[in-house]
Amino acid sequence: MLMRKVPGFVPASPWGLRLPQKFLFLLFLSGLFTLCFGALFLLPNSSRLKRFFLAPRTQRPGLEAVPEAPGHPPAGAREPPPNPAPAAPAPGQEEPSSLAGPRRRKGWARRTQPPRPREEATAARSGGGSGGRAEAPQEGSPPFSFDFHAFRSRLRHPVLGTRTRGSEEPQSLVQTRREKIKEMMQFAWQSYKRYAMGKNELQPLTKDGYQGNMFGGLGGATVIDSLDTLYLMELKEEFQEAKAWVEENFHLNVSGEASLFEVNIRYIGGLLSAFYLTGEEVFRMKAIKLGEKLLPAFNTPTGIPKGVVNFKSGSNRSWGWTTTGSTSILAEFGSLHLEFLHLSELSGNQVFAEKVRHIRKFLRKIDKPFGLYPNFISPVSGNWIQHHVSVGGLGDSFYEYLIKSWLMSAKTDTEAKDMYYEALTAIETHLVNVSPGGLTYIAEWRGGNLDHKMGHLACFSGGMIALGAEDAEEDKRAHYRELAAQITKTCHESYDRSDTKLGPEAFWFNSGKEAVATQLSESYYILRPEVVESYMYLWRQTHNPIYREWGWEVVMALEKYCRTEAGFAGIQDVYSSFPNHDNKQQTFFLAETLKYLYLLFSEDDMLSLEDWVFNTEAHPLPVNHSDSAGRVGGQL
Ligand code: DMJ
Repeated sequence: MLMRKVPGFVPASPWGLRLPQKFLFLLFLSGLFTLCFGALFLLPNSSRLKRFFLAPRTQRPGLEAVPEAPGHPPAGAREPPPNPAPAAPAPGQEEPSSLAGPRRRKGWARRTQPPRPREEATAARSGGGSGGRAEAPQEGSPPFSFDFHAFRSRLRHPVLGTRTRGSEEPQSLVQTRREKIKEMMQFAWQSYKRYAMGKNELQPLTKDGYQGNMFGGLGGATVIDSLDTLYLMELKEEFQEAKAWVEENFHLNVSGEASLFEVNIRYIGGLLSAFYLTGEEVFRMKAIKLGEKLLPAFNTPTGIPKGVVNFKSGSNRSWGWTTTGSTSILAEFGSLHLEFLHLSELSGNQVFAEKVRHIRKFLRKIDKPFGLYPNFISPVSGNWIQHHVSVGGLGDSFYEYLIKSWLMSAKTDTEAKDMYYEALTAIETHLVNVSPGGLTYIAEWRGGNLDHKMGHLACFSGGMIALGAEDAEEDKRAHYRELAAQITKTCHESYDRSDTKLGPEAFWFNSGKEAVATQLSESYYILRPEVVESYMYLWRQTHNPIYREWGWEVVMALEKYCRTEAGFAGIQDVYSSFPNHDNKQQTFFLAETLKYLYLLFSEDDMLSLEDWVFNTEAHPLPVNHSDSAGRVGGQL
């Protein structure tokens, strides 16, 4: 029956109650409910009823309560993060105080959100729906965040070391030299800023900028490569200029073709380091987004990435100049591991770590001629192409990343360690030679024949072998230290035997010549860092003053031959006392050469090797101290 509404008529409920009575009844019911719920809090902790209704807060995903490792000093016992202070939490990020809530297990990398779902990583891997790119966090979903304060509290040394600042004492020679290197950095930066800000490199002769085509349309390679060096040298104003440029002008919506390797080591490495040094969210977010743009490079039948990725179409290709035009290069696909593990650590997205772990497994499994790793492989068939082996260009940083993966994992990545020492044994057996003049060098191997030459790039190996010496089998440690020292001495000879006291791009041990270039096309020096990089490691290992002396020789030579009115430039012939300049201030001069020189004249606890490993562009990435207590979700 249809009941019509009559004005002023209050209908009775089906139970025969009128409205005021119904209201009183509801009031009574709600009071009763509140009373019962409140009583739950008075129950003993073990009560099932209580556990059912009041789930403990520590059971939120990603915030499990874990005991603090015994013997690990409390966070507060360490120095606070240096200036600039850590960034305020980004929107959606928890306050540091709330992160410190539940007691945590030893380790710096604690998540405040669970990792992104596996399906998302898989979607990114298969390229489904996103051209191979990992999906950005879903709109409205809470962004993943990283516990920067916990990370900083786990460092064993202050980032900038413990040296007294602002001391009244007269400056020592070492301090004066360090200040000189700082001045060179300031000059290099200011010249870049003045003539080329936002472009990838400064052209000091023409006083303008150069964009190039290596970075897929990204700009500011010099800015990104300089961030951590400026920070380290406490060039605060310059650091702020660089940071402001990243915030306001570093756009990722570019659509060109990029080198996977170069974008990774310079941009991602630079951004990751800047984040770990400062805690500024902008660096973390941009590193992750850029990392996602690189993922299509891995869409190959073997999972070995190709060298070039198209940011617009998400397609990939090999460098045209490689054999058959479809070859991947060992040093390129083998120098992603450090950065990609950190991308997973900082994003919660496993896809990055999965990509590089797959490469590692692949290389571990396949046959290696005499235990050596050739420089070229087909990303389609997985077969080596040509048997050219080199610790210099095309091979170099693959070996570097093996030993550094071991160190960055706080010595838990035994696969990397084993592969490194096995490779080093093969290199020593087949490539290391001593010249008639007593110089130790690493030759290049072409299908069984040796080229008795060393590239400037191969000179990083003195530092690498020194770095790895301490974890070798006990009876080999002294030998590796000596090998490192001998190779570094040879590289110094290549500098010392030139008119400029700067080293050539390649030098030979042939026909009575030793440690010198044999043709003009190999006689140039483009501000490369590898020799001073080895001086820095050897200095830290031995404290032999010779390495600082040799480092200072390089500073003097740079000042004399490479400094121009508007920045530093490479030279075309190291054997000429009046060399022509090459009109390029390379980004790695600011990222690496000046940083390693500065560290050479600093205390050992500045960016201590206990806390940091340097990527192949000298960007410091932290060691995962949490791993020493067992993996608890850390990627590294
Ligand atoms: C840098 O970009 C890196 O060190 C890379 O591994 C090799 N070459 C340059 C510097 O020479």
